[in-house]
Amino acid sequence: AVALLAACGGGQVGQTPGGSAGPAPGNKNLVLVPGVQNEPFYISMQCGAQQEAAKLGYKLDTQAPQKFDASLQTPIVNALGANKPAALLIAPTDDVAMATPMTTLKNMGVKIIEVDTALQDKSVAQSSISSNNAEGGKLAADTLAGLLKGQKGSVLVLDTIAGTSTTNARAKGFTDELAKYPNLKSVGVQFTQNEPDQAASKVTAALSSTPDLVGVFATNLNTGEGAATGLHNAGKIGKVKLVGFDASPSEVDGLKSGDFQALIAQDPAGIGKQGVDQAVAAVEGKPVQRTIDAPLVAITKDDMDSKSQYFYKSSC
Ligand code: T6T
Repeated sequence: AVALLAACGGGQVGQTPGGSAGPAPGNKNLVLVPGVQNEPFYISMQCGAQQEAAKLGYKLDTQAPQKFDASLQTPIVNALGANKPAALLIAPTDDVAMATPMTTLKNMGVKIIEVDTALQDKSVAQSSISSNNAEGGKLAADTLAGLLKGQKGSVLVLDTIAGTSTTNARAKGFTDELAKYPNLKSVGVQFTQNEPDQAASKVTAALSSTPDLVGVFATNLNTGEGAATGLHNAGKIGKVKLVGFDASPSEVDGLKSGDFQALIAQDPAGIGKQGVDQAVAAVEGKPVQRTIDAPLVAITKDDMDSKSQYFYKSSC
């Protein structure tokens, strides 16, 4: 209704290149569209974003797809055109496919801020806040190599879905760095469709095809949880070192119990907070930072008690 009023008012305010009315002036509504619902990384991001939005006098609504899937995320973004928020904070689930709905909304005058994942096309979002995922992969390789203490053998990398900017960059960063350790050989990157069951069966298959498997790098929460199941089923917990990404409650439990030997934790609440800061700056016509790197930290069982501030939440 607000958008309609602006359109009927002669269009002197909020007109956009497409000719449709943009968000009404003074609109203080932000929408966060995470990659998937009910998942501790994005819940923690939402908590950080909500807190910051409230502090700055904005309202933040979260609308998440049921699965990490561009075909489910696209209609959510498209529907925002009917009642435009001032800004959209989004973790695009596909680095190419999400460009169309995001660009459409941008052309309606909605500011676009990427949080976590990003499009390949850098002209769509005004700001992107993400962990340095290539560095995260490198950190995982160095951490795994340190845990293996010179042991020789093969290493499996579990990625999620081709087109997920974050995990794809982690897998590449890991593989590039692993090449610096002559005793360790990558048996390649396997995609799991972000399904723990697929991650578990990829680990089972690798254990039987690769008798000298000494390590697994799981590029996110779901792949990590699935990899731990695969190692459990084969009685290989601790014998094959597992380095995971993220610090969900179940991964943290796994680190404590010995399922994981290390986790690379992100700062999702900080990403959410900074996403809101950049969105509000864009809405208010203040300077916006094009890219912001969020911190990453490696956590092992030995230092986990002093790093609990990095653990993700299941609710705010
Ligand atoms: O690792 C995070 C996120 O950074 C990635 O883009 C998708 O997976 C997670 O949400 C964890 O499940």
